[in-house]
Amino acid sequence: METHLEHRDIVGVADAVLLEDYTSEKAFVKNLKKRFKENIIYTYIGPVLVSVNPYKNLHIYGSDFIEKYENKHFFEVPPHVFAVTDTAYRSLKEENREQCILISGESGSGKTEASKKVLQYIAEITDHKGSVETVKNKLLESNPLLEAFGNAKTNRNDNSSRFGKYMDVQFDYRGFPVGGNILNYLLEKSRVINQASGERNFHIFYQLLAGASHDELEELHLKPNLSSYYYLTHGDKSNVDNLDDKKAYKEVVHALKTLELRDDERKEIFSIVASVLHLGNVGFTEEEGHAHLSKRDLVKTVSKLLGCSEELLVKALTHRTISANGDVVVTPLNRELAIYARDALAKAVYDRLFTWLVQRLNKSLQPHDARKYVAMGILDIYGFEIFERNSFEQLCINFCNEKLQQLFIELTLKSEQEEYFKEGIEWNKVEYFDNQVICDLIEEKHKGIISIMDEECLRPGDPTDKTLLEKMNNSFKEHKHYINHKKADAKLQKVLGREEFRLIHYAGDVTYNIHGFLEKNNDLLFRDLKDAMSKSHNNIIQSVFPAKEQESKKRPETAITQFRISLNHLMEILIDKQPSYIRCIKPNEIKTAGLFDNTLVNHQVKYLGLMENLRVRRAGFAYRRLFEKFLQRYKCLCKATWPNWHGNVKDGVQTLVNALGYDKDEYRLGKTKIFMRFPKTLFNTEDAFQAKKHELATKIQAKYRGI
Ligand code: AD9
Ligand code: MG
Repeated sequence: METHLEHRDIVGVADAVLLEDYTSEKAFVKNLKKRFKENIIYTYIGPVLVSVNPYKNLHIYGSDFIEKYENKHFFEVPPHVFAVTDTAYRSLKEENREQCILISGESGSGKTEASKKVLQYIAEITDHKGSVETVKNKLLESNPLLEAFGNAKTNRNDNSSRFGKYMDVQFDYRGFPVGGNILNYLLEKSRVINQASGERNFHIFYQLLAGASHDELEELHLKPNLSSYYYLTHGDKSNVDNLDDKKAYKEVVHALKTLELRDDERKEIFSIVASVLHLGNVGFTEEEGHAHLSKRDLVKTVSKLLGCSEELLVKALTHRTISANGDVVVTPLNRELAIYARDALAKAVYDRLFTWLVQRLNKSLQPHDARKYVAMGILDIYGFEIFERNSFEQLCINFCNEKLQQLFIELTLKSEQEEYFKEGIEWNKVEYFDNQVICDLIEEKHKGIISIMDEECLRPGDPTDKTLLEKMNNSFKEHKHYINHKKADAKLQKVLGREEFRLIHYAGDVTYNIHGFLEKNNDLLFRDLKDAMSKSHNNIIQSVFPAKEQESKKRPETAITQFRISLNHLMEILIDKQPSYIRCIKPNEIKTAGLFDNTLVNHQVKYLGLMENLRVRRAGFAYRRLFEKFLQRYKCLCKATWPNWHGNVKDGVQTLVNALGYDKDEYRLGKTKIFMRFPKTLFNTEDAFQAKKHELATKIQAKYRGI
């Protein structure tokens, strides 16, 4: 614990609960900044780790640091992702309790890097032999593999994860990793067909073109120049300075081997990746309202790569079959719809390939025997997003964060309550903002935004984004957390357009633009295309477009409903686990070391709900420590306990605090720990201790010098 108290003037306090003014966001951010300037990127709020991205390599993850943190008590060492991991790991091993490490923060704040450090630490402190080593290699190498397919350069992060990821590492009774399982959430598949200026498509496209041999490329009918491919020419055409696509390709191929994918599987994967690039180049002309393929031989290439019938594909790209009341009608598509169909196919193929890959990795990561194992989950998921323009994707992401916040509150309060109960200390109910009301607004059955959206998607007639918004506006007329143009006050009306709605999230207000909501939620892939895919010879394509789906009359779930179901499933997984939290913060927008932008950090502190977090933690006692530890450190401050206390340790602490003159209301003695309400008392004690230490040292020196 000592490291948390020393040098607090230079490097701030290691635990924000020790801040004098714990309600002040300014003081909180100032403390982070102070530490950041000293290259100390980690700070606690009680057990929660706050991490500020340093944007430079700090030498704090080497084997010396692994050693420093291994088997240490949380409070004996400075805050670190290793300390959090070690604590979780020990609880898993010693108490057999399932763990989860929840990492959140905005894009570029360091979530993925943190998740890798967690895995690195686990890998280094566990057995290095035989099957355990194989499993660990697989776990570690699943990262570059999924990043190749699921990450991309964005304007915020050169290696931005475009999917949410939850990974369970499974441990046997010895505490050795024996397997793993990955769940993926909501890949941003629109990126396949379009990228914003300055951004790229998913890494794998560039890696394949840069890294594959001449022969490999020939087999895939690819040329190594990016500008040949329409899907790669929207955003950033160049390679990214600090990304070596060629090298990354080698790593991907290596990782595929490590994860025991066969050569034929690898070939099928890259065929699909190549097919997407070719598909983007398929163009259409229009005659009398009917689309015609302008480059027929390209479709031949695509069908070859996807292993599907050329004839079926041609037809499906230019026609649509609709069955209504038992009649089957085939209608030609116009050019606009044909392009829509082509893009939908490219997105679906890529998205399903990604999910297939995750499932394939899971097969390879499955533990060999079915014995009972204990899991540690790592959640690396998109943080709260507030952009200039927010759309369907932001609603999904922010909904996810509402759910996680709910879980956080529930679990934090629960564990605080548990500790107080265990220690026999009276628990006063903590007042906090319960975001249930917003979760309900979004997901309540028959009433919430999701229900209304789905209803509107399925409504016969001509539903549009506009009619959807009207319905929502009507339904939430009275809702405190839903604002629209009409409801807004005069000032807000100036900025809140008629095609927008605003939600008052726990982390802040977000204005969503309704444009594209219905289409994105419908996520329509014409059934002719599905049909063509389900008859493919490419095993992957065939398995991800099952004929079953074709036959089933039932409409597939909408995008947001699928997401809601998978989120609720995730919540069920998490609720039974002991959580650890890592909250990541991005210090500046320009990916630069040493720069701390106060305003930017302030925003994130808000969106991450850190002040609320701190308040909950401080609602009871700011500081708590085992009797032994407390007595050991401060016993020199009281004659009766110095140099040694011979009685019961709790009595020793009582004697000590009496001598120190603590106010009755200021502290509580539990069964094993002392709880202190205000940091000031602790700091006074610590200062007295430092003075005493100095005095004693001077005395000893004097004695030696014979003065
Ligand atoms: V996103 O939501 O997936 O777009 P993340 O995952 O939060 O985002 P990421 O971990 O990818 O961000 O970090 C972004 C970049 O910051 C990394 O590529 C590193 O260059 C840099 N970074 C992050 N954490 C650290 C760190 N602990 N030490 C050094 C770091 N650099
Ligand atoms: Mg990431």
